[in-house]
Amino acid sequence: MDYELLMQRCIELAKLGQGKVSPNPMVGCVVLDAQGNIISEGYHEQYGENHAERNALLNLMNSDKKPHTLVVNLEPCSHFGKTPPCADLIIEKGIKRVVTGMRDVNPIVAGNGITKLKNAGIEVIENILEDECRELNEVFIKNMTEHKTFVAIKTATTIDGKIAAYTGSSKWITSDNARNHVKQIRNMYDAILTSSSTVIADNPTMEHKYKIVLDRELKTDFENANIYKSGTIYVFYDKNIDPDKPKSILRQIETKKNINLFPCHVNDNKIDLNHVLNKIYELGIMSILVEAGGHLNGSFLNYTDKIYQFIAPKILGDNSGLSCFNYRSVTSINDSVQFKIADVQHFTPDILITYKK
Ligand code: AOF
Ligand code: ZN
Repeated sequence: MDYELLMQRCIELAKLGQGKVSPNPMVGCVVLDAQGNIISEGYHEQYGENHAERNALLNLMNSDKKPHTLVVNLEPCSHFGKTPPCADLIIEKGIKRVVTGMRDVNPIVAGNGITKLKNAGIEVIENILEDECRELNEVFIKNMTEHKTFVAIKTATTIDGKIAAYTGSSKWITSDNARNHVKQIRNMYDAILTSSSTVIADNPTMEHKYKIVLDRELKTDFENANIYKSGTIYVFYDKNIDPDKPKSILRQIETKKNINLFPCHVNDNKIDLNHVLNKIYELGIMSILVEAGGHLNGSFLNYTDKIYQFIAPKILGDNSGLSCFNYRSVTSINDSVQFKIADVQHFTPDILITYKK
């Protein structure tokens, strides 16, 4: 049986839950009969609701088809969470073989699901397409193992790595085709994060359910800026600014219950990103997409797990324009920050390169 092909299908199914299951992992499941025919499929559709295996097995409730093999991209759970353990249901349904993509990194499960299945006499085949399965749930893995929010940066640049001309002119570097794909990338993250400079310079809307704005001096236009017109917004500001400022803004935005202000530590005139990241993790935001200028991108570099760089085949020229990463000046190439290329895609006439730590 082609377990890799079946696992690929599980990954595809799992992705249907993208943007809806956080902080849970994305999970898809395929069930086969003894002859190897697919008789059911399911996925984890919504946080708090049925796990993938339960959905796939419940589909068979009023059918006389007999499940034999269950393929799933994550070890079936062994605990009572929002739902009873999937391992118990798999045993109860008389499944003979379970094929998995990776062990669950959640310490409550961590191998206990596999043990439960084996103790019930079920054959278990592990780690099919393990790399792909780990990649699918990279956010969940970081959250569970490091208790930290996953950080990605999106930038759109010229060939020479510029995000705008020196005048600030930046609309548009990349094509509609590329910019439409950004919406899909946003959907993969719990929140978007940007800076007051970007809000003031570009007045973006950044359509998303949760948005974070770093506004040290609270100088963005809380009444009129597009970013504040939809979604739930968390604004971080310097806790040492004149306390009348946040008070007057709170009065001004009283009717906009969707804006929340958080005082924050500042080092060297910059918002302490460690403080911000800890706070947003506490708020239950498990992944963010940073969409800002070179300064904030540079400051985030040490916290970044992934970079999406759209590149348009245009050149602004040396000394002209703003760099996508204002980080620091190094004297040796050996001191550069190193990433790996994870993927290259065409959004004609532009390309998207995805880099990983
Ligand atoms: C699976 N299949 O589809 C998912 C799993 O509180 P709960 O009930 O939503 O459980 C969440 C935990 O269950 C999560 O942290 C992870 O360990 C596992 N998720 N497991 O076998 C699924 N979503
Ligand atoms: Zn489960």
